[in-house]
Amino acid sequence: MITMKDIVMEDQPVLRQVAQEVTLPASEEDKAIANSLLEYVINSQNKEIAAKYGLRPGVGLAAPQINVSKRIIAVHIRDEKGNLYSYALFNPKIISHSVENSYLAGGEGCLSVDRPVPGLVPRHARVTVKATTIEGEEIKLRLKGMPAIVFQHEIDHLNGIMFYDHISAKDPFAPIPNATVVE
Ligand code: K2U
Ligand code: NI
Repeated sequence: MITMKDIVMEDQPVLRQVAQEVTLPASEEDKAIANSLLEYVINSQNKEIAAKYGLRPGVGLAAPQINVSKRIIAVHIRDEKGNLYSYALFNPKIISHSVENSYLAGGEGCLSVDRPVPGLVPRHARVTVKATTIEGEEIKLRLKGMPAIVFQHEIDHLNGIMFYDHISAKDPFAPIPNATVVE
């Protein structure tokens, strides 16, 4: 199982690389990586397991964060209606997005960043993501709210982008145009 010692920190070059597409159908090795990422996120949200293994809670994790430069992500999050979005995905791609923006009220954090970086992180309010599941099914997800933000954060990791790259250097809390807040 993945624990904090397996998660690379922001100074590691892998977090600034563009990760490689996964060859499909996925190999058993790539399926195991995908499953381990999802297992971490689920474990990190279980109070007993997180306490036992010292896991920082997360709602997503990308393969470059465990030093694997492949386009694999995992997300485990409920939206405001309680719908669960639990996925381990290969080659996720944002194929369309809204003109409207959004941002997380308290800003964002990252399991690869062990310091607070205050500021608003502009995101697309709605995104359509295409990806392949571990079972080999190509899916299309239409996302908004927190799931949309989490998917954008994780897909950024596959492109060497950190959340704080989006924060205004001039004024981290400058109002984001055409944006709604996600609590
Ligand atoms: O990719 C990661 O480092 C995992 C992040 C993902 C994330 C952070 C902020 C906004 C969207 C996605 C961790 O989940 S950071 C910890 C966390 C936990 C619950 C809610 C928000 C952030
Ligand atoms: Ni992150």
